[in-house]
Amino acid sequence: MISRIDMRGSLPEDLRDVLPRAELDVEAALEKVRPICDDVRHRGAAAVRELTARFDGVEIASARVPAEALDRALAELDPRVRAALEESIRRARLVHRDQRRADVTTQVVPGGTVTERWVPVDRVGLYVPGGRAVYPSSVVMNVVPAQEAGVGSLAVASPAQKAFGGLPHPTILAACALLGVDEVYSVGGAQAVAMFAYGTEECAPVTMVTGPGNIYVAAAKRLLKGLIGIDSEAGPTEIAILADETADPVHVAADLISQAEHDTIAAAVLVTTSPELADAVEKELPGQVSATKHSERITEALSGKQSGIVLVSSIDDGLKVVDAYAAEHLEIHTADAAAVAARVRNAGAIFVGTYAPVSLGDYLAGSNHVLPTGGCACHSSGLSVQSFLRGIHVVDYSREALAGAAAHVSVLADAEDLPAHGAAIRARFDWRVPE
Ligand code: HSO
Ligand code: ZN
Repeated sequence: MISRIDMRGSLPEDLRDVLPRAELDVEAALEKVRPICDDVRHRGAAAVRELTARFDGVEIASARVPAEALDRALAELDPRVRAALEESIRRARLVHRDQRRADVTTQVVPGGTVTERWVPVDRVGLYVPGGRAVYPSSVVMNVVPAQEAGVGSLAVASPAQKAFGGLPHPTILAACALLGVDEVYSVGGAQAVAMFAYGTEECAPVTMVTGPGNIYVAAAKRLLKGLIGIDSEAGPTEIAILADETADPVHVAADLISQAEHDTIAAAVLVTTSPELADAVEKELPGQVSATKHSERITEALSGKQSGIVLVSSIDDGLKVVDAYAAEHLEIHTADAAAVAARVRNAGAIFVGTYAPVSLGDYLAGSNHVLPTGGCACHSSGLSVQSFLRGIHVVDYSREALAGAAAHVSVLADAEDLPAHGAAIRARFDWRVPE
């Protein structure tokens, strides 16, 4: 069911391709989404409605979800789901509130200061997928950091569902209502990203679009990046587990399966120093897989080339492998797991020990579940309050402080053959560089 790679000899020089990732050809999808985005740009709301009819098979009179539909969805939400979502929101708020940054002023010289002022983006469009993946938890994970960052205007778009009379899935609507988001559109795919980026008669343009989506949503975000800010492009879910002989194979198998459940191309990787654990996990997997609902999807994910069990000869080597892989989620199941976790350099999020499985982080740890995939964890972070802030440098120098910098500026400007730069300073001192 899952392949095995034995790296107990010496580790290869380049570890990055040890576990090949599933390929998503976003570039190829770009050509498909370009005309869609152009259409929305030029014809606005009418194009959005026609594209919704074409791709989602639903005629909608307006993309804007009426307030009554949001209220109704919340009133009809299963009270247990409501209580769980409320607790998820509460914990996420605790963590994200603490991420807020204070403005910092540095006195560079007497009379010369630079302040880094953190300013939220004005308006965010959040994309929420429909179809197979109906994730109200992702609404929480996108909305909470934006709100805690102080974003003033927030809109959500999610595909129109035939089964729900052209509205997005009711659980998505209820999550929006719980979070206090009242601007919601029943639009999906590339046309939703284009609606946000260009604006239509119904929807004012946004400055940033976040949220996961299929390959067309990713392509539209890539195409319109620059006009709008985007979060990272979400790829298939990944879990890596670094484990030694102290790990419980039942837990390890359950956690690998839990993320394989997302997608046939999800990646589930176990890196272990213990051949006994590897055997035990391999033995454990089939029983757990066949007992669960989405066993077909999971079997395909676990047997794909992107999943596997890697044997290493030491935790040090294991750390090299998981660092090279830079997983979206990394669990540590070793003796002194916290100490091992502290040595990890590349991961979207780290889950320490037996009682911090990824499923906890997906819903209720308080951490964010929008995390870098595809190895991007070596240069990017998950979604946070910071994702929605811009740090603006505010430069404030007195006459004396500028005088103290004038000579150096002039010299550097001349060295770059940009004498007007130096002149702009000298103009303030009767064209003479102050002594
Ligand atoms: N593990 C997913 C997030 C998610 N899980 C949503 C359940 N619902 C990607 O990090
Ligand atoms: Zn998940």
